[in-house]
Amino acid sequence: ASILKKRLVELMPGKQEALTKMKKEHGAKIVDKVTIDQLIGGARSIKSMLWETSLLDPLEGIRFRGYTIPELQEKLPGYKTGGEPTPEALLWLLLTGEVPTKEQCDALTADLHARAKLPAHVEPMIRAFPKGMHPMTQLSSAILALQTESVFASEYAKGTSKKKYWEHTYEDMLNLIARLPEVCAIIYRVSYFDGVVPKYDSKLDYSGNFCQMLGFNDEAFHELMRLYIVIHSDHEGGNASAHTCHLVGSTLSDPYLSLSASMNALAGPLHGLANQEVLGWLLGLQQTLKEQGKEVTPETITDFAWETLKAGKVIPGYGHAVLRKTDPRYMCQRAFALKHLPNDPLFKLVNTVYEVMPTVLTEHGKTKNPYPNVDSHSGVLLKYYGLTQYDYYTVLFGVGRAFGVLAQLFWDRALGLPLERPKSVTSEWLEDFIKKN
Ligand code: FAM
Repeated sequence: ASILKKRLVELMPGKQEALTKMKKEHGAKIVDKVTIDQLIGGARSIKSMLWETSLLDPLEGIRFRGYTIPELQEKLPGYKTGGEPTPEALLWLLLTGEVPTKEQCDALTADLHARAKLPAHVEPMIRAFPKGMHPMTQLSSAILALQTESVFASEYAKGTSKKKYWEHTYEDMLNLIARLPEVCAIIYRVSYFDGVVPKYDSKLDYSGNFCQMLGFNDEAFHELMRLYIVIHSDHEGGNASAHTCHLVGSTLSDPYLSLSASMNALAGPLHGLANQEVLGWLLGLQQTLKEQGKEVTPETITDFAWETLKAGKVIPGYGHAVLRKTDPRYMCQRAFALKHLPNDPLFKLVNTVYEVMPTVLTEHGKTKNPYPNVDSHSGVLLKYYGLTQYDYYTVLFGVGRAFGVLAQLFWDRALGLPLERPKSVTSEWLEDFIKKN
């Protein structure tokens, strides 16, 4: 078995015992209350689920197993010394809670390459999709098509013991993560080019091979992809794509069924599709001002933003259900841009939007978080390196998010977490409750 699996086998008993002990000794302790506002308002901030791999603080932002993004950039091994953290290093950290060595990362890279071959039916199915099918619809369908290979599903059908659910989940998790690059490269090359996909190159790391299969050989873009996958991987458990994977998996649907469902949540404009919406908004801004013969200035951007709001639309890339400050995932992309593309016009435009938008949204007076989130910046970087097809951007978000939600799904099964089943009530019940309280 791999060194990663061996390490997890060592770690699991302690974690299982700790949870059993907590439940036994403190199970009845109250951690939160639920107001009618929250009950009818999307359960905002109700503490009601266990998620080990990351924790989101409204003011500080995300910590992955306790580490901030700058700390990941400092501590996790890069592809080259001093490089951006790799998805392999992040996956090791999310699974074990420990910072891996470069050797451990290289072993995981090799393990993923060894698992990457697609079943014969998947590529022809993607190639048969109609032109114009959204890349996220293609991704979610392709993940379901991969489900024929689920170890969890086949072992469960044979009557496996619940003590082995973690092992079947581990196999599906790594196989699925390993197969995403080729699936996503076929989707990209068929949707936007002649359908020829560069050959898989297992001499490169996960991100380098993924980029070259997409058709990008620029080392700087490989570095961006490493950082991109890492920062999009996990954002605690309550966001829609994470919660969906966790919820679907809690019925013992296998990791393929769970990740496909997760991607359908990510495909929503209020969630992962926002990175596509941001580019559309920025290009729409540039186009409109050009047609009006106006310069792009803080004033004209402000006017355009007010037009968006007055049309009853949201400003994509701004606001957040938990964050109450600028997203550190925005700031780390900004730092990358300052280092690699300081004079890019679209980067300058995003900066100017950042100068004016918080004021506009504060004056608008509705959003609780007038600051930019991860999606505000991601498209600028992708477009700079030539990945200009912005209705594909959420697929890249999905590859990143798969690392986080599948790592947690492993722990869901390793810790024996049960079926997730919150209680709903009717408005009649609420009216009666209000009368009595
Ligand atoms: N532009 C305009 N209005 C906004 C807004 C924005 N960027 N963000 C929030 N609001 C509105 C929101 O629609 C709501 O209005 P109504 O009462 O009329 O429904 C009001 O402000 C209060 O909303 P909130 O409590 O501040 O935010 P929510 O927790 O309800 O929603 C988001 C959070 C992210 C869905 C919301 O900020 C939004 O729609 N942002 C734009 C889309 C976006 O960038 N999504 C990506 C989020 C990112 F983290 C991700 O998942 N990738």
